[in-house]
Amino acid sequence: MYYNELETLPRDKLRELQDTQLRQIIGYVYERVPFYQEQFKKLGIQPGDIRSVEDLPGLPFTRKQDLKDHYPFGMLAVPREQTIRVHASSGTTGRATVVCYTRNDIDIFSEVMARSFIAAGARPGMLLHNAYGYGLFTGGLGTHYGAEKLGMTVVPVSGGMTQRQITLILDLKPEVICCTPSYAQTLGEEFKKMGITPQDLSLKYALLGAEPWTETIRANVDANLGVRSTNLYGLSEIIGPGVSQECIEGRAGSHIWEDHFYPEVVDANTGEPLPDGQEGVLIFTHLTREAMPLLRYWTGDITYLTHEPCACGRTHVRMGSIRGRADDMLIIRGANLYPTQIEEVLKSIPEVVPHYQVVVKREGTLDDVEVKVEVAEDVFREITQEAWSEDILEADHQMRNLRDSIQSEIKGIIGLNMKVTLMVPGTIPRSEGGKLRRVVDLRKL
Ligand code: DLL
Repeated sequence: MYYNELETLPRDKLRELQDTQLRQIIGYVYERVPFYQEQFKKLGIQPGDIRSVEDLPGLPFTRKQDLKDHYPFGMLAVPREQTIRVHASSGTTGRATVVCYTRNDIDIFSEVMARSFIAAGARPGMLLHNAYGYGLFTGGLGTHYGAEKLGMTVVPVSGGMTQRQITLILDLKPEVICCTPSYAQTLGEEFKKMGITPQDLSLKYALLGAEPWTETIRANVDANLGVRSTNLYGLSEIIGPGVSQECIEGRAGSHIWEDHFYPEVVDANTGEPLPDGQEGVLIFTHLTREAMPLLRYWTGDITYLTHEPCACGRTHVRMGSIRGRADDMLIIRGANLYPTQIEEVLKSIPEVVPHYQVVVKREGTLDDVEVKVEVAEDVFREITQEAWSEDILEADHQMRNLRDSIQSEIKGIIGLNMKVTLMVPGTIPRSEGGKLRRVVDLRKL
């Protein structure tokens, strides 16, 4: 089932549509946004020079800094009075990036989210437990409007207050949940602690996003909540959640709603476009937005595109899962490292669970990485029981062995020496509803 027939439009027709929309939006921003008009003039190009999406690489990127320089309303293409909502990106430092929506933009937002719900398995009439944060963050309201448009019953619980969430899930019996993947883990663990099995739960589908996650987390959430979880991706500057969504049939990459958001992947250093399958920075050009259309917006997210046909029949291009943000990439003693690479290694070790934290320090001139990871509960119980039965040396020996084997596994696969610290189950910080930071870079303090 699809929400809109455009989702299965043959690719040549989709391209025609994109080209037409692009020509319109280029003229629109040239007329209305001084920032773009100046850029075009500086480059000596006329709006008419951009005829097709193939001409896009001739234009410069728009970066977050450009939005900051025009804070708060300097990038608007309409008078502020014509916008009906403001959201802001979840920047942890400095001023947030403010984004605005006209009524038509909110309709688009709701439509792409309604498509996303259908793709994830949701249907009109189902009950949605919406644990994305409501407020300036786009997660809560964005998914809310989409679910209402589709005709779902929305429980706007927002993030936090886990015990209340648990009660609501048990009492109201939602089929669908949406929240960050780390919060889905928190909820799953809570149910487990209470002895509630997935069979006791009504949940079937979960739309997880707003932070990077992996197949290990997917397996963990699916097992504990009894759902089939799919990836929901987006960012405030482009619209919020609903830029792309994984289909339940394939669960192998997220379909970008490219009749609204035209994607490219470019080399992080040279900015040159990359072919399908090659990882680089994801770029978006708005094709239909009214309030704040952006051309070639540099998301900073690292992924790849694939035009391979999909089992679900949608023709829209898929993006891989986000490996990390270009700015989250750690440079450790000169080598590039994404936290998800560490997670990949940890997932192959059954004695530990996917709760980890990476702490980076600088000792003198050398970067030091410490990986804190929780030991699986049964393994921990076994070893501590040995310690209690006075075989402390044996317990200690087992812990050291486990630590050393993880250290050498990391060294073998990633090629960097990292200190591994084994943690007692439940001691690594959990998500309380919002985005979880797994990396603590003390070099930046
Ligand atoms: O996080 C919008 C959103 C809300 C997406 C709910 C999905 C679900 P921002 O706060 O502006 O918007 O943060 C955007 O979060 O550039 C990515 O780095 C990251 N991100 C979002 N979705 C995913 C995902 C929302 N599915 C930034 N996987 C983006 C990995 C994601 N990273």
